[in-house]
Amino acid sequence: MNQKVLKQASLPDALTAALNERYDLHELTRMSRADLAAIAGEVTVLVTNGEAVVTRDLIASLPALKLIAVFGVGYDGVDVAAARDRGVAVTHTPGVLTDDVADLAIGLLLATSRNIVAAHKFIEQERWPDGGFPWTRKVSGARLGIFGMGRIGQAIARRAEAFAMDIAYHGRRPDSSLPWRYIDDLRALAQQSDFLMVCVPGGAETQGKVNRPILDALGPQGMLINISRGSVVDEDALIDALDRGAIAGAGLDVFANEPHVPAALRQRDHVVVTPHMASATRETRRAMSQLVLENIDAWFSGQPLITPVPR
Ligand code: NAP
Ligand code: 8YV
Repeated sequence: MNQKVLKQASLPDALTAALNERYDLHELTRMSRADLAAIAGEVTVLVTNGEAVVTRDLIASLPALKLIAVFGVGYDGVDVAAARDRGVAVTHTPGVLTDDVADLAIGLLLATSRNIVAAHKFIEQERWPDGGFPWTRKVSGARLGIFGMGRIGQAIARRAEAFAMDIAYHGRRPDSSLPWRYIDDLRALAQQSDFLMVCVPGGAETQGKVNRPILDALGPQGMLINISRGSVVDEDALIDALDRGAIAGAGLDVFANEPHVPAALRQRDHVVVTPHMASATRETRRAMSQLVLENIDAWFSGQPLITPVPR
């Protein structure tokens, strides 16, 4: 009960309450340097989320730290190498959010291609009596390129099959167990896609991978959907590609500098933006919270962690 747990980032209220009930919970954002220094030697667990950054310095400042529990599947914000160097385990919440993220990805794909947000505004602004809404882009039967065919990529592909889409993917390696076509070059995938869906993790390896050449390869009829991390897309190159008409539109749940979204992405008919909400349904947030608690409880009771990050 008096185990000290440090909460570093925003978490659902119910998860914070449950942590408070079970442990001696401290909130980093409400602490002074002196407050932190006073408990640092006793903090064994750090709880964070998918957007937050856990640096080597923060890890070093917590000498008793044994576990970093991430509320989210993406852990690109955590310096995992620093954690390993110190023998600190890292857990995340894979699987429980896959369906929601895939659902939103398809929602963004449809909203972008069929221009649903602009169509809504068209009615709102009472423009319909002056003439019909411009024609949009057909989804069924179109070519979908998925960059990162993991849990979420596969869930999107399964949904896209119901739209009779022609599905191909790119990643570090082909997965022979999957029925979809592998393309060993991202640029070639973009060239052969009407919609390019970004599903890879963030981090140094994927930083800016969707850049000007990839967007140019996607082409003036192509649309980009990003539900992974803002860091994967070179946002300036994206804005430039939209300005040049080098691509037709984008559906974005994630951004380079959240929660700030450049005006150039906010004020366009062919760009649909959502505030990093792909996993934010009540049901999934409860499941993610439960998994965070189970991982922390497992650690405190000496049981194997439920969902450690891959080694
Ligand atoms: P996952 O199952 O690990 O899938 C990631 C896929 O990307 C795998 O197929 C992996 O294949 C591939 N990959 C990894 N590193 C790569 C690289 N450097 N180059 C090319 N491909 C690479 O993860 P997931 O559960 O599908 O989640 C994917 C990401 O979605 C998360 O990491 C997170 O950033 C994001 N996400 C966003 C939201 C949101 O709210 N918008 C919610 C949840 C997740 P190999 O390892 O075989 O290469
Ligand atoms: C969450 C996410 O919005 O799982 C991830 O990687 O980005 C999202 O599910 C995030 O972790 C909550 O902060």
